[in-house]
Amino acid sequence: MFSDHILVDCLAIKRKKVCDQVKPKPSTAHLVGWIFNSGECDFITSTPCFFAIYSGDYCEVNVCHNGGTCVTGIGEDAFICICADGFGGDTCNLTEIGPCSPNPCQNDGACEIITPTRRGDVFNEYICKCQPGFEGVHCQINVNDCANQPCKNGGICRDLDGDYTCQCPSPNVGKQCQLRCISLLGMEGGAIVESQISASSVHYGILGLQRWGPDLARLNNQGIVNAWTSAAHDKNPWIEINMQKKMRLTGIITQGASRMGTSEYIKAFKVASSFDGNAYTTYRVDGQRSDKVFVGNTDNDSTKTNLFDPPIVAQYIRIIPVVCRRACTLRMELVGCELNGCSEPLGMKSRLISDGQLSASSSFRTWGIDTFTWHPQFARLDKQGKTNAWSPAHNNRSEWIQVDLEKTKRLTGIITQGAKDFGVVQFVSLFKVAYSNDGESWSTVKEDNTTNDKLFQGNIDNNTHRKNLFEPPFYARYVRVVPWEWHERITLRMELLGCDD
Ligand SMILES: [Ca+2]
Repeated sequence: MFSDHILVDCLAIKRKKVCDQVKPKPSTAHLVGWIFNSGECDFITSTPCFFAIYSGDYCEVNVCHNGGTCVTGIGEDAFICICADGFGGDTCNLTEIGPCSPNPCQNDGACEIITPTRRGDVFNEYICKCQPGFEGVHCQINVNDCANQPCKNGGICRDLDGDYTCQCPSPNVGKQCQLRCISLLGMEGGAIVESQISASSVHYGILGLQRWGPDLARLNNQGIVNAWTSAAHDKNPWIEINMQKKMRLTGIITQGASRMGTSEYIKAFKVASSFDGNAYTTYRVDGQRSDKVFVGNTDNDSTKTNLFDPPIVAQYIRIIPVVCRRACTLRMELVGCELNGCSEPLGMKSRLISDGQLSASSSFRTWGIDTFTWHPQFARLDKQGKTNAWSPAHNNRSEWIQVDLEKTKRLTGIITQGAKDFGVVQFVSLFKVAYSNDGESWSTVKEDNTTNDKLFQGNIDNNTHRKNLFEPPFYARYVRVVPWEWHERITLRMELLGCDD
């Protein structure tokens, strides 16, 4: 009679609760029988106990076996069992038999059963196909991607998942610190033209006939009037170079000058930089809480070189004298290089971006179960598992996921990917990108030469990578993806592309 029954412990069932809402529902796969005794709902009193399972609260007693999680209120089914690895069937009562059940492969490795003919001397009946960056029979080893010492020129290597990162000592740059960023940028040579150089003030000497203007602040400049000098009354002097585009600056060479036979020079200075000529950042060494004060010159003619470590990336660079001998007088050269080749994965997949750097407006929980929360920390490209992406609690256009890159980086692109939630294909098909340097005021990436927010084409399935480029690139510490259209439910895995610049 109850051939496909659900077996439960009779003593654990609260009789009234179960019977309150008992009614037949033949289309429900899990409904296998119900009992009426003399017109009343009742249990069969013999052992084993068969009972009707169609009420509002089946999960009050966990009818799922072997550690399965019972869930009610899903579609047509009265309840669903989410089975632990290695178990199956409607109530997790069946043992999935086979070498791949439960999955013996670690770190998201995929288990494949191998045929005896391929087995050879190996006694295993399966092989683990490991994710990049993992190896071993069970993918249990995180490959040391620093083993081959990929970082050149004294760079410090850090092992990641299937990748590495090099911390390069200035002036070396590049993925492997293989490039030396040491071009002279053109104060002495003239590539930097007069219109690119400005200053807070100018000293006029000899009844105003000698103009010690900022365009004279060129290393090794010759002549009687051969340097920039700030006006004597200027309490906050500065000189600024507009590079006309963002450049990487790795050093500065300074030099004083002689006026009326007397040495004048800058003994100490600060450096500030800006992307836009409005907001300036005074240079600090990583981890320091005070502005870096550079040691300058000690006479009128010898040169002093200071390195920026880490390099400065900026369009505008401003030298701010702190201590001057007699007057703030300067000749100078900038050292650096062009920005290029900036399309590195920034570390969603490799975990260079840590969980703590990821946040979101909200997180969805499948069937309300904490275990199946779609955290922003899961939004890593190619992540595997049952919950392997970010999904917000609601599907609307005010949801977002945020990456804090911890310092300003150059963003050149984004790769997005959907996922499946228990078999349902889900993805974001259209999205916006916003960015911020303080996490409070945000700009949205615009269509070229318009004030319209750019809508990026997203995914068309749950697995294919979709790459979009930011043209032009932008600079930001915080990046947000704002889903605009989606399939089934907002579901996102992603990678950001760019570089440290
Ligand atoms: Ca590794």
